[in-house]
Amino acid sequence: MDNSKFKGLFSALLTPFGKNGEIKYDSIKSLVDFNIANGIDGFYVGGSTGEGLLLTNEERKEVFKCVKEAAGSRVTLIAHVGSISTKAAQDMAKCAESLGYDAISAVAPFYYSFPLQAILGYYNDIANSAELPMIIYNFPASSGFSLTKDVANELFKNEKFIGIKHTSGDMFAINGFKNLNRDIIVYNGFDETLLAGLAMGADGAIGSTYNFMGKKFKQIINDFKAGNLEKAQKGQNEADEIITEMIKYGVFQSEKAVLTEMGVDMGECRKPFLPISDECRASMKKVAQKLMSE
Ligand code: MN9
Repeated sequence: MDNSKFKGLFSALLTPFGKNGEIKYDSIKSLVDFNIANGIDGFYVGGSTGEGLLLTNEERKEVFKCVKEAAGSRVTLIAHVGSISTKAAQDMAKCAESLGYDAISAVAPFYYSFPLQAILGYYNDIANSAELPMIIYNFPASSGFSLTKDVANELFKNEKFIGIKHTSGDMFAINGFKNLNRDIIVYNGFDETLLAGLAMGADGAIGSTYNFMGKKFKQIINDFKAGNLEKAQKGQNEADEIITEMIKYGVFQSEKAVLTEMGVDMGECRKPFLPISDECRASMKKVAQKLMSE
């Protein structure tokens, strides 16, 4: 299988909400165009950044539909269908398939501390429910499940599995995933360590800050590939200064504030996330001005 369309820089698409928590579908469309204009290679829809687990299953499918309508076939689309219910995830996987998505992805089922056999069953059941490639979303800090090389080798016996989104600071794990029994795509998941992930062999990245720093991160990737490590480090350092500022006010709130300043009205996060504070807006206004002047 030709996996080239799965390599590159993917935005974990944010979901904009109005004051009463309603989804702002028009803003989703603007955000899709904004990202594509900045050179993004694809979208990861309805994941952590998209507040996917704060949406109803019907809303998650509506968002998949809206993004597909907006993006068409211009970029690669990955639908995050992860849920603590296998059945709900399978239903969303079938929806993504019918809409023409390129792949599905799922975080491990959480909350009940499922045993390993149950987690393996969950992944195979979801992957086998649709004719789409599957990307495992490895996010140990939130799911409580940390994918190992051995378990990955077990899962990747199923040909449907093509990659891993690795959202963890464990860079050694990337080495393991790049040396499985067969070749797979590995995405770096934390934007603040993209350069480290590339150095360990990551094929691409999926992240939230690419929604508004797509150009900057593309440059980092190009500099890395050209062997210009010093320049790549400088770019990563500039991005990390911004991410450090965002962590103070809440990453998703800050991202929405920045994008709103940049002309895409992103509204608020959904409860129980807190509203965007005035301090956050003031700080992100400066960040937006800096980014727009570059
Ligand atoms: O999808 C995102 N992870 C989470 C990846 O939101 C949990 C990252 O892009 C982070 O938001 C980003 C800031 O920590 O690296």
